[in-house]
Amino acid sequence: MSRHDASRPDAVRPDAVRPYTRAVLALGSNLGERNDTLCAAVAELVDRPDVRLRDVSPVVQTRPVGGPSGQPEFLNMVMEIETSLDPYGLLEHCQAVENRHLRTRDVRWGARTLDVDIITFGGLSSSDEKLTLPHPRAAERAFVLYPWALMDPQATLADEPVAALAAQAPDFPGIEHFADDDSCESGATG
Ligand code: A4P
Ligand code: MG
Repeated sequence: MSRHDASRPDAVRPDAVRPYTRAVLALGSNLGERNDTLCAAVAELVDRPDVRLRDVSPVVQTRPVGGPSGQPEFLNMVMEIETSLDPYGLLEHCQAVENRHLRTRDVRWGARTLDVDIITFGGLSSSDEKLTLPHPRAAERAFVLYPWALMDPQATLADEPVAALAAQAPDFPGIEHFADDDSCESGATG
């Protein structure tokens, strides 16, 4: 689907008058100053007029799921925003913030300074390889689901409670709270 395809649904048409849409983003880091990187990324993601911060989760420490063995533990968190960007514009913005933190992409699921994934964008479903929504692996990953449930205990994903999905996820037992004062709050409006 091209960016200017007239068959695109309203939610992804660049010429539509766009209302603000709520989106959940998942952030992860297992290289460098992980907590500083996550908090800087939260601020950078909302440092433009068309993206507003609604809420952030606590930061949790998680064991790597997949990828090369022996990589460091991750810090993970989620945030809820509202944005008038279209989903592809939001993806580009997330990738620009990753690149600012010197993100490299050598090995699938390899260690990274910063990963920013779009978990949900309103109620949009998309199977486009460039942007699959909801994120195709989120429903089985406690490193996304658990901080999401801490941020929003009522959240659902594909009509399932996120908290229940987190408790069933294979990586749930390895999750630890990172610190007592452990969130990157910076002007959430929600
Ligand atoms: N892409 C498609 N849909 C999306 C979406 N909803 N959000 C495409 C973001 N990107 C999406 O992503 C590869 C491509 O996916 C992008 O070019 C985009 O067009 P990437 O960020 O370059 O690479 P990646 O993140 O390594 O790929 P992938 O397959 O999305 O990885 P996952 O599934 O996100 O897993 N363990 C712990 N404990 N904590 C983690 O944070 N993260 C991963 C990455 C694995 N294990 C982990 C963690
Ligand atoms: Mg990613």
